[in-house]
Amino acid sequence: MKMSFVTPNPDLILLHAPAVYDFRKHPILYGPIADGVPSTPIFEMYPIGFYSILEHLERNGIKVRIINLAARMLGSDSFDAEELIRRLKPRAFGIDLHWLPHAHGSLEVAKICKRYHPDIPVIFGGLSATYFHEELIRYPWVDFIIRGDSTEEPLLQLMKTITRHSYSSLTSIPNLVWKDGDGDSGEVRINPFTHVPTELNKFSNNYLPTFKSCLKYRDIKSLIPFHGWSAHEWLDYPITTVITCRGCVHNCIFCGGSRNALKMYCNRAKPAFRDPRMIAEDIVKATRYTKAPIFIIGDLLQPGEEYAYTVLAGLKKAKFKNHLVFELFDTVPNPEEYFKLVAESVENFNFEISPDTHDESIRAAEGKRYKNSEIEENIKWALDSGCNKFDLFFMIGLPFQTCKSVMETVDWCGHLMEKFGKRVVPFILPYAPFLDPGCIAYENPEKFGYKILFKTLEEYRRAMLSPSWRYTLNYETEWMTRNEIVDCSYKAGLKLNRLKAEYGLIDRDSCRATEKKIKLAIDLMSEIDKINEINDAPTRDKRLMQLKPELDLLLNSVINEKRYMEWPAARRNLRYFRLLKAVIADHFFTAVKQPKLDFLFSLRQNR
Ligand code: B12
Repeated sequence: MKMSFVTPNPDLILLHAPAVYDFRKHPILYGPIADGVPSTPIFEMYPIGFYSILEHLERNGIKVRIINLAARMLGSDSFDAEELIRRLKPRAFGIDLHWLPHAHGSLEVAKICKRYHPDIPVIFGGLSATYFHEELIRYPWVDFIIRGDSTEEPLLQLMKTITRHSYSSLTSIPNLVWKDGDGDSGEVRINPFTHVPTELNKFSNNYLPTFKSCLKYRDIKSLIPFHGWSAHEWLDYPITTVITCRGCVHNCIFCGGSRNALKMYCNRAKPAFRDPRMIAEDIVKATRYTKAPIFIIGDLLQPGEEYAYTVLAGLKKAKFKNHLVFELFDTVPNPEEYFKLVAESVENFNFEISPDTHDESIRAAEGKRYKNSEIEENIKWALDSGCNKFDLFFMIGLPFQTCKSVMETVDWCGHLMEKFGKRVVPFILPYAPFLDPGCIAYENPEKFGYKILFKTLEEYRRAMLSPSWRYTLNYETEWMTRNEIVDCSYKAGLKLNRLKAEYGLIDRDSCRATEKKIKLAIDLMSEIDKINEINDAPTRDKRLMQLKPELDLLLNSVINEKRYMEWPAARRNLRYFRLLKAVIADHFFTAVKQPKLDFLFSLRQNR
């Protein structure tokens, strides 16, 4: 027997918008801007921080629901985001403007929230919202912004203020940006930026509260973090992340999350690390609920060898088969010892590093000082120790980098594949669509040979609607124009694709399919350029719209098929029973009513 129950009204609904709203209607060639991440160029992945926000607020009595509008829109042409928003009745909406490519989508979603619910506050947060807070708060559909890379506590305070209608306390909420007075005419108030936690032990890597929330609102589809095409696809490969830190010790000039960048616009004087013993516990806990790979975000060696060794010692005690993915931000000083220790501590492991270029002087100019010989040494020791897959990421759009240099980088990728075999997987991608605001090169463009083409949030919002990524790119360098960056990306993609087939990393069919896609992208690009010259707007729009079906063929990837980014794992990875058991146990602790259990089991049967 199934009992019906009313879905509770959450206090806060966190909405993740697609990069462009509504991408299903706009004819845009996004290009390979998302070829290096699991999501599409709609950037349907919501910030991982949604999980810690949810956990912290729920723990303190504020009910939170996450709705990934972007993934839902990707999943179904008939999904009506506007209608869903119209039906929602939270105390507040939270929208992330974390990644700048969401400049268009997040503001459109805010506008829709206000259209149907003029009295429900709209709260923004995320790195881009922080960087552009002064401009963002002036949009009529934005009521609040919480600045910073750690907003859990100020957001809790704001939600308490909203639920209690005690608006006089707004002035005391740290990091808050708000409007004092009615609507758009209110005076902008910027509270001191004082909440920057220096330790992360309070914020766990615990996904149970989020699962609990999705069961409570009977909505697993809205929680899908990426891949979006169908809920089932993600449930088969529910890769989990474990975050080790906020901030970074390194200073790569192009990174908006670097030490100097976060110091400048997030007031973070130094990175905060989670206790290494807790990291090991977080990982072991995750292995109870999923057999999928676990991606450890942040190089364990960042705070020093002792930190890394403590995590590994903690992992060694537990036995699990999940693949762990370790990042390297630098080459390892004692590779033999480190990789051996990793191998002794976990059964299945993978590594990834971003050397960006084969040219050591370019690498040094962007802030990375390690040598090619050291990279090769690291690869050798990792593979000798049993590493399953070693990914290397290379980038186009660096200081001093010409297209000739990019093609030499591709040659070096060939050399690595030839020398080390199929377990070494190189990727080459343009730095796109935007050089991160706040990064060293963005703030000092002349010094590093960059020219920044857009500066205001409004310019970025519009840039996202450009018909092709050639016009969306926000920079060019002294060594490559936007056109050259675009053309070189396709050229490098074609060459690396062939080399991967030659060395047996991909089969001939995949190679042909990718080559076809790249060539289609090149053709569409030049067609768009011609159409763009038409002065009559309606004719131009009509011609672009005719290309939409072909443009959509390139939405999933262009120069690099996503499945080659996946880490080895068996399908059907979620340990449903254990997950449900844990959620149920948790429910009993928090006095939950019986009908929910029916729903939990019906969810399992529906699989
Ligand atoms: C891990 C990581 C990823 C992972 C996971 C992303 C994820 N789902 O969060 C992967 C590899 C998938 C990724 C992808 C991308 N990333 Co990334 N990523 C990072 C990295 C290294 C760490 C992020 C992290 O650990 N966060 C910690 C968690 C706990 O916090 P959080 O998610 O930021 O959320 C907190 C706050 O931001 C804020 N917040 C966020 N949203 C909201 C919403 C509201 C309402 C409120 C109040 C607060 C709030 O509160 C949260 C809790 O405190 C940062 C660099 C850095 N040092 O920060 C880059 C970084 C964030 N990424 C960046 C970029 C550009 C991207 C991509 C666009 C790259 C690309 N072209 O493919 C994609 C976007 C993918 C998508 N959305 O689909 C830039 C962002 C620059 C910018 N201003 O746009 C950064 C800064 C640096 C970089 N270049 O990599 N990324």
